[in-house]
Amino acid sequence: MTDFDPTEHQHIRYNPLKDEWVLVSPHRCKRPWSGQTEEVVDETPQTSNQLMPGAVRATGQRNPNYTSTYVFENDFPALLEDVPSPSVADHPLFQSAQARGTCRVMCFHPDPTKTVPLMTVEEILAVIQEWVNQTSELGARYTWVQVFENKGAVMGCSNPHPHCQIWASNFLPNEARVKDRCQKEYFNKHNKPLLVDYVEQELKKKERIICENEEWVALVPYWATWPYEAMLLPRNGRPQRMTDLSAEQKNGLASIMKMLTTKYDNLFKCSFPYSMGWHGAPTGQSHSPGDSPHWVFHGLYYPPLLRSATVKKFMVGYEMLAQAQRDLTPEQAAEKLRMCSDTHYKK
Ligand code: H2U
Repeated sequence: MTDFDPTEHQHIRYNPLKDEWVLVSPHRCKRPWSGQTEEVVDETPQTSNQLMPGAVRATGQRNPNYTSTYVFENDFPALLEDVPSPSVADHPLFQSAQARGTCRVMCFHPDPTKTVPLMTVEEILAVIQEWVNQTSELGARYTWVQVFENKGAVMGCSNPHPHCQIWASNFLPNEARVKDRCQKEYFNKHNKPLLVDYVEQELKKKERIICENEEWVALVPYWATWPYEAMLLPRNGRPQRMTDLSAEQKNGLASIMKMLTTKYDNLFKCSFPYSMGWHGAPTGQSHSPGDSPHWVFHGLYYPPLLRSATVKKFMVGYEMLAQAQRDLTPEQAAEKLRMCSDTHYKK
C-alpha cells in the first residue's frame, strides 16, 4: 500500500468548533462536469436600485442622500420586537419558544458599484466602525447580533448594491450555540481559547494561510467544508467580541478584508459570491465585556464556487444526508488563493 497523501487519498477531518467531521475527497476534482452552470451576470446595480442614496424603498420611504454607510430597519424583517409568545409545550417533541428580535439593512457605500474589494481601506474601516456601533447598540438588548453579507445572486442576494444585514435575536442561534459549547469545553480542558491555540498552530504550519498582516490572518480552515471557505482570525490579544477590537485591529481588519476579497475576485475573474459574517461571544443583559474567555472573535467567508465563475459546489445528497464533503483540500485552496494577485483584476 502507498503512503497516505492528503492531496490524493480521501480522509475525514474534525471541526472542533462545531463538533463535526468533513469528508475530504481530493481525487474527485478530476471528475468531468456536465451539470448545472451559473450564468456570469454583470451584477452592476441599476441606478434605480432601492438601496441607493435618495431612492424610494418598497414601503415608500425615501433613503437620505447618504455619503458613507447607511443603516435602516429591514422593511421585511424575519424578526420583530413585539409578538405574542407560543404556549408552553404539552409534549417534549413539540417544543417552541418565544423569538424576539430586529432586522436591519446596512448599505456599505453610496456608489452601487463599490463592492468591498473595490472600496478603499478607509471606506471599509467606516463599515467596520458601523458594525461595531450596531453590535454595541443591539448587543445591549439582544443575546446574539448576527452581521452577515450575502454577495451575488447565486447566494440569494436580492440587490447587488453593496450591503449587509444585521439580525439581532433574544435567542442563541444554532451555530452560535454549538460554537459556544465547543469553545467552552476546550477552554475548560486546556485553559486556553481554542482559537488562540488554533492560530498559533496555523502560523507555525503555514499550510493554509491565504494572506496576513500584523493583526490578522486569513486562512482556509483545516476543517473547511466550502471549497474556498476562509476564516479571519486575530493574531494579537483575545478579543471576545467585535466591540473589543482596538484601533489597530480595526485598521488591520479593513486591509485584510480588502486583500482577501481582491484575491477572491481574481481567482475566477468575477465578482466572487459568498455569504460572510462575524462570530463573537453572546451579548445581552446576562453578558458583560470580558466575561467569555473561551471566545475569540472571528470572521467567516463561505463562497459557493468550486471550479470556475460558473460551476459551484452543491451541498446536496451526501451533505444533506450524511456529512459535508469537499473536493480540493483546504491546503490546495489556500495555495490557489495565496497565488492570486493583491491587485484587483479590474484595475
Ligand atoms: P439581501 O442581503 O439578501 O440582498 O437582502 C436585502 C434586504 O433588503 C432584504 O432582507 C431588504 C430586504 O427585505 N429591503 C428592504 O428592507 N427594503 C427595500 O426596499 C428593498 C430591500
